[in-house]
Amino acid sequence: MSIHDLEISFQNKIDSEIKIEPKDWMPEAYRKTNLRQISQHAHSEIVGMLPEGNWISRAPSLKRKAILIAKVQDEAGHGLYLYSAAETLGTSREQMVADLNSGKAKYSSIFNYPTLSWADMGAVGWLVDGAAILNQVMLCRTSYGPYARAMVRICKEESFHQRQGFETLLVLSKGTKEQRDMCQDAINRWWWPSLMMFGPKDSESTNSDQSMKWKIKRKTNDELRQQFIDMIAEQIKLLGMTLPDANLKWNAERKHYDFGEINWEEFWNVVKGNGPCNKQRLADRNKAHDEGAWVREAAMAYAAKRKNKTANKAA
Ligand code: FAQ
Repeated sequence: MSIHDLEISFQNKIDSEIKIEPKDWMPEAYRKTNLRQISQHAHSEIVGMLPEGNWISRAPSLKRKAILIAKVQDEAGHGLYLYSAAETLGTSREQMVADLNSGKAKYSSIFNYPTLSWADMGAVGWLVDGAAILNQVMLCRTSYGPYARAMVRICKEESFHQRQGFETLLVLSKGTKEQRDMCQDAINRWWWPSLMMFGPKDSESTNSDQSMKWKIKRKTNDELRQQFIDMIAEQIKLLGMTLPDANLKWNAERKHYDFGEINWEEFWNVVKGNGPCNKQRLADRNKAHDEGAWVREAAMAYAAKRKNKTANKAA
């Protein structure tokens, strides 16, 4: 078959909702963009542990500490499923980690903001996991099999994360004035960066058109962002708090909430490495990687020992 015929049969498969598997023929650009997106997603889960890890030792009760540890541990697991999915596209985990640690690889802009108070743990769960899950529910139907299957598992855990975030804020919203102020302050700081998580406007999104044709993405950045705003604008009423957007208003004609202009200059600044915590996040990841070297070496030595033992038994 010529490349042209292969491309036609590949697109037919996608259009018929047949998943693409690692050993199937795929256009090089499909492989590359999946690898790009899945590895960025994996890095986001790993770096995403840092802002929350910051609060494990300061959680207000043993119960909250246990919940937070479990959540951060879940994010590590998500990163590992995603690195495994990315490896099926012909790269190694070592390479991906090296690209993250050197600053070459991207990860979600959201994790470059600081977590200043306990209420941030609620806001991260409710808004950040809330945004992540909308995007990830769509990705359960992505066309690349290993990515779609990883997403099904991740979404189950992520929906729990969002609910625990909302519950944390609900408790604060019913507390003292100081607790209510803390809750509102966290919402004010996390709202706009959460909207940026969905990526640039569709008109500026370089990858969307092709990714939609290949059904890697099933909804555009703007569609998902609007869905998120409509959902949160309703949920916030239960908290008795407000969203920091004077232009947020229900539009009966569009049947959606209108909202104010996102600060895209801030977004691109953060993506380029100049956000409030970019340097700290990379330094922390590099430190963790270096300090974990002995664990990796020990695991490799143990695996080699076991392999030797099995080979000796078989001989
Ligand atoms: N941050 O053409 P598009 C989580 C880049 S997981 C940084 O629209 P695309 C769980 C983009 O890479 C959160 N960079 O790109 C958790 C591209 O650059 P490139 C992560 C961004 O890929 C919760 C350029 O801009 N989720 O939160 C961002 O079609 C709590 C042009 O953009 C995922 O990764 C950004 N926000 O659409 C963990 C989901 N947005 O690569 C811990 C999977 C865009 O050409 C605690 N990813 N860029 O150099 C996706 O769905 C897509 O990749 C999008 C971007 C929608 C993020």
